[in-house]
Amino acid sequence: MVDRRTMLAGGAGVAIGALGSSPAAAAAGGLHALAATRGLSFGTCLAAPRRDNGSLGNPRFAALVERDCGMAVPENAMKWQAIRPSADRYDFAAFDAIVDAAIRRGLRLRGHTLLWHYDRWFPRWLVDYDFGSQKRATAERLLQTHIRTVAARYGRRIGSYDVVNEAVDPADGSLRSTALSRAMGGAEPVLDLAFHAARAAAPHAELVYNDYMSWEDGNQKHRDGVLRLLEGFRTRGTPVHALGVQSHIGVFEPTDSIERLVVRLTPAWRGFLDQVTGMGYRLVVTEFDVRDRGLPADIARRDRDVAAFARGYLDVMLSYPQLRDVLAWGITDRFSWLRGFEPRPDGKITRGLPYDEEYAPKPLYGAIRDALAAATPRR
Ligand code: 9MR
Repeated sequence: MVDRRTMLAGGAGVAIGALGSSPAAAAAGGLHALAATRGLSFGTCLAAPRRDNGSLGNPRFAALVERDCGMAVPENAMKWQAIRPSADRYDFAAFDAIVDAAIRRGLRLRGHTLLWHYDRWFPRWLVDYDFGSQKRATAERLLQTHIRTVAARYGRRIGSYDVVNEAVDPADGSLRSTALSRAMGGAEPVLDLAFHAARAAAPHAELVYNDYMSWEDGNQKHRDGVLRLLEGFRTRGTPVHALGVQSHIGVFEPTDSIERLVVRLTPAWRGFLDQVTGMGYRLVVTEFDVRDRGLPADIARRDRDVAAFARGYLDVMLSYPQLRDVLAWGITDRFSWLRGFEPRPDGKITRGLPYDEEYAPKPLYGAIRDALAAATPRR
């Protein structure tokens, strides 16, 4: 294992280099610096600053962000649940702290998310809200005010927003019904309004529809639903610039060859991305990590497979010139959401991020680095 002081002193370049084929790239200063030479950007999500979490308040975590990231996005602090404790109150303290710390370090910021269109993740007060007799007008005002208030507060400091998150039901590709869509007579008016409000309030910003339709088997209906939604946006003139491809990819079943799995999954996934980009959308990888519950407990084997799977995936994504920004959903396994949300059946810690629990780089780091290095430079 690499000891912490060696890593922080920049010695990690040596350790990381040993994991892959191009030590020179790592020595040159981390993933973002390498990405930048290709016109790309690399980043991570962040928690609100504290010494003991995945945030810039934690010196060990901050050192990794400093080395590898040019961008950041709040993992939770910009969600309605965090900044909108009630209909008439906002609480920006946690998100302000992230924004200030990120800007001080010269990181570009994405905003996540102006509307997570899913009752499950609405604050309770919104699910139970009494919209009164003028339901539609009340719901419109509530949503519009929210978006204006957030966008006005952060102005040009946030250059890209996940305006709408996860509006499509993966079970059948339909749009989810929520408290807002029931009040407004359908989901489409809600989503359209969110994007129009975002454009009016943040005309400088990239406006993204973000979802987790993925390349694994079982995602066909979800992908089709997202395509229908994106087509609808174009038909109705809704201002949406990019599809956020969350990229929580994963190996869920035992497999004897990751390479064969990648080859099998690629054509349908390319078909999907071709249609998305064919409609004129850009792409953003917004929440990359690798779920590993189908892989063996053995760490060397698991890390190798995770890296190979990620490399195959990132190569496909990076072959699209419409993609410039790649953000991982964290940097170290120590603070990954997967630990709580998707524990492995064997109880071992998931190993889906570039650094392990002890902040040491893994083969996945090398895979990301090599995929970035192999990308055609963007103009
Ligand atoms: O990682 C996030 C976790 O800490 C939160 O508890 C959860 C609910 O707010 O959201 C997780 O992040 C999700 C993101 O906001 C949207 N895409 C899926 C992410 C992982 O669940």
